[in-house]
Amino acid sequence: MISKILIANRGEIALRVLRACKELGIATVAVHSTADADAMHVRLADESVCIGPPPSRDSYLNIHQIVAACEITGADAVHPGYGFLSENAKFAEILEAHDITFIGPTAEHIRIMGDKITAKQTAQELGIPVVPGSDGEVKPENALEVARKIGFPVLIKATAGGGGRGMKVARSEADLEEAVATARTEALAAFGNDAVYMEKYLSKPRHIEIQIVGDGAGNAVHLGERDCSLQRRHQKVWEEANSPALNVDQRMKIGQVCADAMKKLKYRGAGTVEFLYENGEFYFIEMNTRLQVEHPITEAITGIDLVHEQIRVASGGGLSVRQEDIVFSGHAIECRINAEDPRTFVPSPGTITHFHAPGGLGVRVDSGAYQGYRIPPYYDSLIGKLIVHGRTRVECMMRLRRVLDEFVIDGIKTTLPLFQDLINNQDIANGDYDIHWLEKHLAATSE
Ligand code: MV4
Repeated sequence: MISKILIANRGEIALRVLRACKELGIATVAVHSTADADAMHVRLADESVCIGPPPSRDSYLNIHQIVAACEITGADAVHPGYGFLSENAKFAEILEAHDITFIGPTAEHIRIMGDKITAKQTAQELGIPVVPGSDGEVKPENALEVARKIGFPVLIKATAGGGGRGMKVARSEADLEEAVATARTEALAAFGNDAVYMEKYLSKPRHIEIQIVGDGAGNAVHLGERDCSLQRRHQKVWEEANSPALNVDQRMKIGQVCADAMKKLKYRGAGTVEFLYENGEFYFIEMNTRLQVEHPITEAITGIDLVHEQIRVASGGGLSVRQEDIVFSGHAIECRINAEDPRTFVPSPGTITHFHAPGGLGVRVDSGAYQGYRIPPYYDSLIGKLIVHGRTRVECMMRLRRVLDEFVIDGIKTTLPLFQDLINNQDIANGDYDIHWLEKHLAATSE
């Protein structure tokens, strides 16, 4: 059905998708900017096309260039990876209009989930528990009435939001007017849309997300959860599956709620339903309609290749697994290795002078980096992901400690030392952390 896939991305995720294509006997086309001519994804693809200069908007975000690259190479499908055009409904539509398969959900589903109010209303209608809050958009003149009804503290969020921009807490009535005004100004600046809505503010939640895959014809499964609470400024740092906070019953219950919702929606492709989790309750916040950076920890505990499933359902082949066949085995942790200073998180592009990836049982390294590779300064600083699996969380942590000692990346600064710190921390060992833990820890240890 699909015989050649163009990968509209770069870095480790382009490699990740390439590997799945090769296993399925599908030809691959890499695209790259002039800054990425010597990147690993270009070397390993069957063909490659240069699509423009370094700035993303001129290359990896340039829809016309990507469609042209499909026409030139005869690619019949596009995998968007994550970021860039992966959640761009217009891109999905343009590809379909050119008879090119978009490996992802329908443009309509991307659009619904891209608008946070519509996403939340849809989730609620599908039976997913949501955070108590306003019924849709809140105008400044109604803010006080709505906030009193919800009860303080409240959180004002941008409809077009995501990533925490345009988000403001109002702890009491005195804070409200300013919080609403600031949220609207920030939302307008960031998204060109000043619409905001309001929610009950959860003060110490964990961020737990459920991985789902649907076939677009009414069948869907869940692959358990990932705990992504360890983050700094909305950038995830360390993710684990399963969540240290959940037991089997909780996992299967919330997972089934999400799978049933995706069946009703006739969702196609991989997706993630994001929740805040506090005091034993789940509260939907957003849905991502793409493969996520941290998908390998789910693959580690289920043995299911999520990119294979994406390609299968995109070509109408259906899911390879039934819910009852999915077995959750052991524990996995992902460390995001960024080319950044491990204390200040300032990007550190440059040439890698020495690179040695660890190996052994239960170890996976997804990275396009190699000795002599020059990290360009134009893109995000993720240069690799270290994924460690063990039969238990304790075994996984012991293995991670060994593996971190083995990993060598010289010539640039990386976040590896941060993980050396976390692996020796008692709260982390106990799984005792929430979404604010890492920022508090960094502040406390920088004095
Ligand atoms: C919240 C919240 C507390 N209460 N909603 C941040 C980004 C956006 N995706 C949702 N976010 C939050 N929504 C309510 N009602 C706290 C956050 C939040 C957060 C969520 C997930 C991961 C990290 C976070 C860091 C700060 C705030």
